[in-house]
Amino acid sequence: MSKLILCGFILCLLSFNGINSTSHTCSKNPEDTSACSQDGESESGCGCQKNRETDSSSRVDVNENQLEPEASEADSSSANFDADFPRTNQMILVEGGTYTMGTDVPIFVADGEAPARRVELPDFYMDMHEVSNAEFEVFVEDTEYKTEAESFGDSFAMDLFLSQATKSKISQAVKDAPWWLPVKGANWRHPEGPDSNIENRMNHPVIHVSWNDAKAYCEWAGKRLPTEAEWEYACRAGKDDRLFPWGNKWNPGGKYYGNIWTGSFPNENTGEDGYRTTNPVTEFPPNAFELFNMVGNVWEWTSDWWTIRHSPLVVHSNPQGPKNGKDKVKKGGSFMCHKDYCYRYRCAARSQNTPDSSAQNLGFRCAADKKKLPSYLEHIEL
Ligand SMILES: [Ca+2]
Ligand SMILES: [Ca+2]
Repeated sequence: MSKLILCGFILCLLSFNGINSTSHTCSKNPEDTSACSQDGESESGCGCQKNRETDSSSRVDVNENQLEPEASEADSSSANFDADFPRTNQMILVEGGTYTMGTDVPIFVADGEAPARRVELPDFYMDMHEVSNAEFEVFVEDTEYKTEAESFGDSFAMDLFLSQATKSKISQAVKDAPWWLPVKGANWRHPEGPDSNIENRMNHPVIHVSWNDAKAYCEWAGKRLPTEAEWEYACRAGKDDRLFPWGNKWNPGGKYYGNIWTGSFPNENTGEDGYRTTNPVTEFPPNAFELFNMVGNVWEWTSDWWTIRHSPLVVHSNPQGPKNGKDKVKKGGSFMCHKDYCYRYRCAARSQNTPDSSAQNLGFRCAADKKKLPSYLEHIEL
């Protein structure tokens, strides 16, 4: 049985240690744009990834005639905190156990989805939702934290959602994924560039946050990022051999359980599932562990460094991933995932970015050890 943990106090009154210990080790040129370090599989097609670091060979000129303009609201006012929005720091106690992580039937072999291997985990807590804009704003107001997208001065957003004015200032895109544009002034408060805002999206997931930003938030909240093994266990919610948290059909009976790209990627998004971009963090039915949007909506950072080598020969006990690496693992896919381009909205699927990377479809949620539940959370039995 899971226990619902609700926030009983106001986070902004709390003082956490750790925010100052956030490591901003990146010293890359803020003028750098994305590299496309994809595996070369035609189907994966770089639909999911873009890293901040790059070289000039991975950039291409933007052909304005190929872009499908969609004007965003020309309101540059800063976001207002919606006090009515229910706080998102609710946590679910996930009872530990042994499960099958990964798959022996990989869609993207180069991603290291295979092999299936047994993993055992102790009990842990998982945020019920992706971290919302409202919650992230409390963190920023409490700490004056500056995200890496704000420090670098840009982040990646999709051309389809940008205003013509914003696109007119961009001259380069990501090679092999020209829908990804480095947008000056794009950050969590301005997801589609300076002329956009989050005023009516405070209950949507925060985006344009790097792994370093996510780590800082979780530490401030007295939590931590989930390991990949924890994240996938929580995603599956007891269904080891299924593609999605609820089964193998994406929309059984015509009902949608998550937000991906519907229509023809990248030029047409029908919004058939209700959303063309992000959705509120409590939209769509939760999985059997009462966790929302584990697949779809936004990608979620995990604490693990990236590797594609996994041993099927041993039972992995609470694996933490490699000790070091270049990229961090992200899970779950996003509203930009289409089956033809980025069929990664499956529990076993995975992808990676450098820890300083940020984008319009990348967010996170936090976890906590069973014995390290933040003191400001009070237990309420469901
Ligand atoms: Ca959608
Ligand atoms: Ca998600």
